[in-house]
Amino acid sequence: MVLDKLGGSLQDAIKKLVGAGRIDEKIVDEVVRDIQRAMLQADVNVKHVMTLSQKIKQRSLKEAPPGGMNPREHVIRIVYQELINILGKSANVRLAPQTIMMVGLQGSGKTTTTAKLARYFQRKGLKAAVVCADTFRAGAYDQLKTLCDRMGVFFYGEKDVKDAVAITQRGLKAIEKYDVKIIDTAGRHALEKDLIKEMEDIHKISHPDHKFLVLDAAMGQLASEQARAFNASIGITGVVITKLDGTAKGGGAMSAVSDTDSAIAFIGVGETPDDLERFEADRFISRLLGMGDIKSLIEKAEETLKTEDFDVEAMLSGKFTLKDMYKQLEAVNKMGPLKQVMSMMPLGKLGMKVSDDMFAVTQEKMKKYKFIMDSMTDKELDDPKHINSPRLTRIARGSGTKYEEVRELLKYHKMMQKTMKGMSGGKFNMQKMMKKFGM
Ligand SMILES: Nc1nc2c(ncn2[C@@H]2O[C@H](COP(=O)(O)OP(=O)(O)OP(=O)(O)O)[C@@H](O)[C@H]2O)c(=O)[nH]1
Ligand SMILES: [Mg+2]
Repeated sequence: MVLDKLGGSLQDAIKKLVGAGRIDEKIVDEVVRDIQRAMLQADVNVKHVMTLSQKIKQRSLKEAPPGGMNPREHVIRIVYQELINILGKSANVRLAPQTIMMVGLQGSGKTTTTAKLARYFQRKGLKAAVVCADTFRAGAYDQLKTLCDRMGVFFYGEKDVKDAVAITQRGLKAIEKYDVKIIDTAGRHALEKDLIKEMEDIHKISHPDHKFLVLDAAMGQLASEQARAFNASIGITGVVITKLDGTAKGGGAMSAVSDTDSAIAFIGVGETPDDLERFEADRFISRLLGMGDIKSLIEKAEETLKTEDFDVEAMLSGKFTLKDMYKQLEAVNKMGPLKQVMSMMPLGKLGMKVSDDMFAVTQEKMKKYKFIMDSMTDKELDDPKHINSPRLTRIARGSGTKYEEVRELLKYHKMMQKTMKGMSGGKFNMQKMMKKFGM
């Protein structure tokens, strides 16, 4: 089904990103191509796929990652955000007393979804009841009654009456005391004038809070046209896409809905009353991407490195002490390799070329640097100029490191200091720049 297949392909694309040595144009291109293929196979509209590809490419290569996020996470987040954009917002469904009217083409899944919805609200502690306003199809009454009886949901119907509008009127009165009232209507063809008229009449007398259009996922991109037609007639407040369990092409219907004013409220993923899921674009996409917690992962990354961790003032003044560096190393230890942290800073935008050496500090080395700095006095940390050879020996012994390693740290600090000075001496307002980039 669409969720498994599309999800699998998207996950493979994301894995490529996670596993890539570095995030550059080449890997972004490759991943975008994979995503394109996956979306087209799921029947998503070509126009949407092209927009998605362009957006991902542009944003990945142009936008600087927000503070705390490494380039990899940054690109994953862009993919995630742009996928959500394609599916649009999810429709708002309150857990409160309300009247819901179900409409849709013949066989789209209205009656099944009516029962599923009653079950859904019942589970949330609301009393639900349904009215059968389908007098068109012979089996409609029995079908809904059977489903309701099985779930202990109150059912109102009039078996041999033909006037669906009158039934609805009496039915709503009969279920007045229930919290959630759901009206199942007859399936129609967009062209059947009298059925359209009946739908509009039921709509007029029932004042529904919600009008759910039920769409069969197999409809694919034609869904967009239907949504527009129903919307023009009674105004749709949400869409239910059914039978997503039965097709690998459901992406067509899902993305087509975002072309209209409506949004997806629920998805149907099977024939039993429990096979209904509330649709939330962000959760849906995280699940497709195989990262149930992608959101929290990203949030964590966003929080890990806050502005406090960097002494921006010190950097700006060009006075970049070992203490400042220590603070940074601490932040970096929480985060990941220094290169990633540094690459988040707008060095590139400042027109600075940063040599690769500068980042050639491994996690292990950073730990060592921390030990070394722990063995220094405050004065030494403030102004490492004072560290002469005997002091170096003392620090090495105190931290259980080698003399050369202490020297290396001092050299590294000098290099960083020089870089910082270079930045603050520039024409740019570093602080403004960092703010702009969310640091
Ligand atoms: N696999 C699967 N089948 C579904 C789903 N929703 C509905 N169906 C099946 O689709 C068929 C039609 O469903 P109905 O609920 O009768 O559709 P309807 O829109 O009420 O049909 P009419 O009243 O004739 O217009 C039934 O066999 C349902 O079991 C779903 O999410 N998944
Ligand atoms: Mg029906």
